[in-house]
Amino acid sequence: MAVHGTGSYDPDNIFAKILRGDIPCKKVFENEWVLAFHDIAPKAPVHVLIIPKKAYVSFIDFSKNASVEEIAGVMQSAGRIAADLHLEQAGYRLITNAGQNAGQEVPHFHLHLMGGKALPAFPA
Ligand code: IU
Repeated sequence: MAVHGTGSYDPDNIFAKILRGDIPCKKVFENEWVLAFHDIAPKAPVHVLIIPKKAYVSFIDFSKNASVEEIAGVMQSAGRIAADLHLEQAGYRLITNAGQNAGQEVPHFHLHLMGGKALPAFPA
């Protein structure tokens, strides 16, 4: 079920539990800004989720409340992860679903990094 992209942060959402180490993940990368791990239901040969270490409900929350330094840190990390996964030459997609109309399901801001094949035209 889609979630609201605004409102208060639920510290018991699944990505918060992954960040705390309460639930395991297939980790790809970690630094001071983000944790990245393989999506449990991949929609492409490479489908990695990149989540900030700090608590934001969605991009709506992140874009308003994160510092410029953190926003840069998260976005530069996303680029670094794509490069590490050898996605630069063929290209990749980086998206975020923010709130109900976009179908956001997990109420912790995340970027979907997808690649490894020619992806269908977006939006589908
Ligand atoms: P969305 O943008 O909130 O719709 O994407 C949530 C993603 O989180 C979706 O692609 C799920 O497959 C993925 N996911 C996961 O990787 N591990 C989980 O335990 C759960 C969801 I719940």
